[in-house]
Amino acid sequence: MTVFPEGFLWGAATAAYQVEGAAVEDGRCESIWDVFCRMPGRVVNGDNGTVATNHYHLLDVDLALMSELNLNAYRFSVSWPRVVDDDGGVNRKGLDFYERLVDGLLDRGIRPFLTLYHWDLPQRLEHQGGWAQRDTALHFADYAQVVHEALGDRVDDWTTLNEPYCASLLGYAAGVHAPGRREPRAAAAAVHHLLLAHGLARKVIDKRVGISLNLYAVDPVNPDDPVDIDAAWRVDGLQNRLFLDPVLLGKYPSDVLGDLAPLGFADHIRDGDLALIGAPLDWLGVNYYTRHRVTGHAGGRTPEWIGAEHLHNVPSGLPTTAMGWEELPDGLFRTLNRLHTEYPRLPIHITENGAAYDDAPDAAGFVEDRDRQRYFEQHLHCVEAAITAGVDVRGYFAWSLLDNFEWAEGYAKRFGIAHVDFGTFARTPKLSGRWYARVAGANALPE
Ligand code: PNW
Repeated sequence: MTVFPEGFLWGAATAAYQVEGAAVEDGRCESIWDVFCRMPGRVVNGDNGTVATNHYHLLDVDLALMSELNLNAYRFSVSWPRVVDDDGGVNRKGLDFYERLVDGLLDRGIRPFLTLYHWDLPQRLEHQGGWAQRDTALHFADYAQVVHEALGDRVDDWTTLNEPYCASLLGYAAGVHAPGRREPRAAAAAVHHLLLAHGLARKVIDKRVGISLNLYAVDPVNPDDPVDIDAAWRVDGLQNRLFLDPVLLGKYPSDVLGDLAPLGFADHIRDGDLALIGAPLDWLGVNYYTRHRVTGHAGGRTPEWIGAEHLHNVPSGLPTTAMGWEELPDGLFRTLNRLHTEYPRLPIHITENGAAYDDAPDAAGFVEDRDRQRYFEQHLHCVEAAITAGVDVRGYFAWSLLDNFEWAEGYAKRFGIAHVDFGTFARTPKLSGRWYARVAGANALPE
C-alpha cells in the first residue's frame, strides 16, 4: 500500500462553462465562449456549452455523486457573466446557485475550492478589448469582490485564475480558444493583464489564495545538441517561467522578456504591477497533463508559442491520450521537484490531472476505462514519490468529475471519472471513478 499523508485532499474538478449549461437562465449574460462557439468551424461538430452536462439543474445529483465517489474536496469555477450583469450590477440569482453549491458541499464534508476565472469572460468586456485591455483586470477585481462578499464566509480556498497561459495564448494568439483572435501583440498584453488581474484579486480575498498554472516538463529532443537545449529552455520560458516567475518571484524571466520584446510586452508593465502580481500566495495549483519534447531544428509541430514560432514539438513514440498528448507521469514528479528546488516553497495542490480516451459504455451502460484508471494510478504514484522526496503536496483533483464540454474539442473528448449520457444526462461512475473512490476512501493506492 502506498499511503498518503493524513488529511490529504481527494478531489475532482470542473469548470462553469464546461458543465453548467443554463446559458440564458436566471439572467446569465453572454461570455466569450458563447460567441466563440457560434463562429463556424471553431468547435468540433459545432458543439457549445449552452446545455453542457446540465449541472446547473442537476446540482443535487452531482453533490450525491461526489459523496458516492468519497471526495473530500471539489474544485469548481464561478461564471463571471452569471454573477455580474451587463450593466456591472450584481445578479443575485446567479450568486444563489453558487451558495447552494457551497452549502451542499459543506453539508457533505466536501471542501470547496473556488476558481474565479476559468475562461468565461463576459462578452461585453471583450467588446471593449478583452484581456488586451488593462481595464479588464480592474473589472476582474470588482467581480472578485462580489464573489468574496457572497461566499467569503464559507469558502476558505480560492483560485484567482485557471491557466492564464491558455486564456492569453490560446485565446488571443493561436485563436483556438475564445475569443478566437490571432493577434500575438494582443496575446502578449493579455498575459500581463491576466497576471495583473490575479494580483488585484489576491488583495481583495482575505482567504487562502492560489493560482492554477498548466505546467509541463520540457525536454530537448537531443540532450547533447545546444540548439535543442536552447529551444527547450525557451519553451520552458513561455510555458512555465513566464507565469511562475512573476507570481512566485515578482519578476519576469529576462530571456522571455527578450523573446516577447518584438510584441511590445514590456510596454504594458507599469510601476507597482510586479509587486502586486508577486505578493505572497498561500498555495500553488499545478495542472499537469503532459510534456513538450522540443527541437530548434525543422520537424515536428509548432504549438501556440508566441515569439518562438521556429521551435517544434516532436513526438517521442510514447503512448498518447485521445488528445494526442504524450503520457509521461514522471514529468509530474519532475515538475513538482522543480517547484520545490527552484521556487519559494508553497503548499501545492494538483488542481488538475487526467486524460481523455475514446471509451464507450458497454451494453449495461458501464465504461470500463482501464487506460484512464492506469493514467491516474501512475500519476498518483509520482505524486506520492514527490511527497516522500519532501514536496509539500496537500491535495489532488482529478480532471474531471464529469464528461463535459471540452472547449474546442466539444463533447467528442471525454475526461470524466463519471460518464455522462448527453441524451438523458445520466451520470454513471466509470471504472476509474470506482477505483478513485476506493483510493480516496483508503487514503492510499492499492499495491
Ligand atoms: C485544461 N495542453 O486545459 C483546462 O483547465 C480544462 O478546462 C480542460 O478541460 C483540461 O485541461 C483538458 O484539456 C488545457 O495543451 C489545455 O496541454 C491545453 C493543454 C492542457 C490543459
